[in-house]
Amino acid sequence: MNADRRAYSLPAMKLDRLEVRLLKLPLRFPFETSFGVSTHKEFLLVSAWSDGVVGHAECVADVDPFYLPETNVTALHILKEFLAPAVLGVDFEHPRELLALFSRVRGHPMAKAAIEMAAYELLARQKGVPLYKVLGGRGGTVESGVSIGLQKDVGTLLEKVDLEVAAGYRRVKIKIKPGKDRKLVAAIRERYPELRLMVDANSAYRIEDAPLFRELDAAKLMMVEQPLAWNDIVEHAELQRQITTPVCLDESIHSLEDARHAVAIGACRIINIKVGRVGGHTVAAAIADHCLRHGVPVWCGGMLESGIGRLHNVHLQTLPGFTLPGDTSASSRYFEEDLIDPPVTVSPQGTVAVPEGVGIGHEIVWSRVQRATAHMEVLR
Ligand code: OSB
Ligand code: MG
Repeated sequence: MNADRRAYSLPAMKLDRLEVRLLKLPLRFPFETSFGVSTHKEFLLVSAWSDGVVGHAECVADVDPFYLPETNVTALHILKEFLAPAVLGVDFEHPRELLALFSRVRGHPMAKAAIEMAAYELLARQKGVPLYKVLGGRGGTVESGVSIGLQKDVGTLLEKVDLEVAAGYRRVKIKIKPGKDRKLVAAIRERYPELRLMVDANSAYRIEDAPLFRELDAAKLMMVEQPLAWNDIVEHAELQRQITTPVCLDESIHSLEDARHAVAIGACRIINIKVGRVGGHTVAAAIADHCLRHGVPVWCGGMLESGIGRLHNVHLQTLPGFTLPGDTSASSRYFEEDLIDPPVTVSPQGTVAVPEGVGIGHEIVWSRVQRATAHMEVLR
């Protein structure tokens, strides 16, 4: 190690304790997609300790494997049996090294990301700076859009759109599925010809449905998100060749390699980066960087996170390349009472202020965490 490196590097990190809590928070409204309905947000909260300092992150796995394969139970298993033993007591200088420590474990990016993200927040707290500084981002504000789930009828959907447009959000995304697609888009377009509008299919269609998407080209959508299978890239490229609306990939991107392959074969013109889906902040930043160099805009997706995960997303979204509004909307769209104080709020201009406090930058209200905790494990 040369003198410069010593002068600028921090004391090595060594995780000496991991706490994993299973939390269950009621959602204010059921959230319906092509793959199911959620009434509660159930997730693992991971706290990583090093020498008395702690960082927190949430795992974006769900109760069921309907979005992607991981669940809370598989994530807890992988964390306990494989990831914690690979990292506890091991010296490392920076959270970017964690993915290599986990490399023997194939897959399970959501479980890996939870520890890696907690380690980034820990690093920010060790340094006494906001999370965005250790991620390489900037302060200021980020632009937020909204994701509106499937509704019982078109009238109810239009009411929701009215509310979100009035609140100032920078773009509206609606969920679609076969039989609930063109009519929804047509109704919104009729009322809002200029709205920045997009649709998310969560893998509900097949390449044979290409004519539907050619029809939707006329609606001038910002993008169509994840129309085809969760593990497909090749048929998305085929679809993208047939339509003018940009395809955006969500479920299909689990790593930097996936993003490189998708960009290389033209499977999408936009990528939704979810830090948990790709294995952590290091990979998320690498994908954003790759896309920036290849002229592919990216945006930060969401997974109905509590304020803890939501703020990780806000900080991540300040990196170069995140040029489109994210799914980083206000806590109050999902939760009566968030786990953080203050909650995430959105300005009338549809922006979220990037916190300047240490780490995620808002206080975690531990009494609320405790009330929501169904199970807790300490790994050391
Ligand atoms: O596909 O982006 C998705 C929520 C859960 C699972 C998948 C998705 C979503 C959302 C909501 O669209 C985004 C949010 O507001 O958190
Ligand atoms: Mg999506």
